[in-house]
Amino acid sequence: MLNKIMENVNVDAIFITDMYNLRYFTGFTGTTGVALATKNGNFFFSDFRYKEQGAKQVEPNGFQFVEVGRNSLDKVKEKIDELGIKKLGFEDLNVTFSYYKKLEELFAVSMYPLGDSLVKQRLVKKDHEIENIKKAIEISDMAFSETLKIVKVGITEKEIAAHLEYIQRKLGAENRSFDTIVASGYRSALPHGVASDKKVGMNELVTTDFGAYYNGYVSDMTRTFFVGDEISDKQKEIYDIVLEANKMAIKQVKAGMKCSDLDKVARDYIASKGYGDNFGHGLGHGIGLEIHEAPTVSPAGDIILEENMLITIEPGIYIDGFSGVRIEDDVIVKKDGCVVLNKSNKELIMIK
Ligand SMILES: [Mn+2]
Repeated sequence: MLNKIMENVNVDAIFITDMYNLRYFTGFTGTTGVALATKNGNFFFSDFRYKEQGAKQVEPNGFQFVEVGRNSLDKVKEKIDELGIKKLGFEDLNVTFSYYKKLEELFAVSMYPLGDSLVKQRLVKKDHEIENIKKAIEISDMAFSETLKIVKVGITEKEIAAHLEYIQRKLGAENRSFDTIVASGYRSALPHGVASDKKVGMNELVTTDFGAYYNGYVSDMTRTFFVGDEISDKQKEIYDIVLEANKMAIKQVKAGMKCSDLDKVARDYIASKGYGDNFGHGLGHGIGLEIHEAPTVSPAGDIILEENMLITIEPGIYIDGFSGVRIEDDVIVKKDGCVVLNKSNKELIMIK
């Protein structure tokens, strides 16, 4: 894969610094390291802390572990000189300006910005990646159904979040895949309402958006449920519209479809019901090692879906000061459709 990129963009080597790309291409799961892929061998550089783990992880992926001291880039520079590298691809979307200046000065080679060409290799998931994501989703599904049991009027959003996260960890997750969102009542109009001290009140919609890491891969799901016994017509109306938008979009997903066209399916439907201005974010995004990765499923999404890409479908309606609804599933793109990986019920759940 890396050789192909070298050929395509005509560079002698690729310098990898992004932690997710390092994990993907070298297998390294630690926090400190850089890699140099060349036409004459691949090298991974890290310090003594990762000597054993690093070597074990990167060698099966074709990288040689190189232990570095305090100035880790000196060893990279040695390799660059030794192999006569003249043109080096680097991750311009990942490095800071000052780090770039440092590399340019030290390496003294022509630096070529790779843009998103490494990330794009991660679009179509491999079998082991799909397995890990499925497991992460299964964990989140189970955490959701367990957590519903403790929800009642008066519980705080933070308590709900704590349950979701605790159960995910108990079921084998390494961590939550992002800050758990629990937004109740008027707060559910905040698309990213991280759990607060607010107590769930009577007759409120509650949106929970959360996920788990499993073997480095994420899940990402959202459900909105109702607490109380008297749902208003408007609460029910927006729930039904969002649910229908979610189902309509899922029906349309298939290989060959442009992401912006998929977004349009849900967006046009929500607009036709008069809530176009209340759906202010994209329909979805890719998931994998990162919680938000390519492709972007939005009006600007120009990537064409391919089999085994993994995306979220998460339409929403948000009405300031009133309430909001979002329903999110993770789906895997197939040749003639898609498979929804979440098993959680998405018909309106009413908790008394
Ligand atoms: Mn999402």
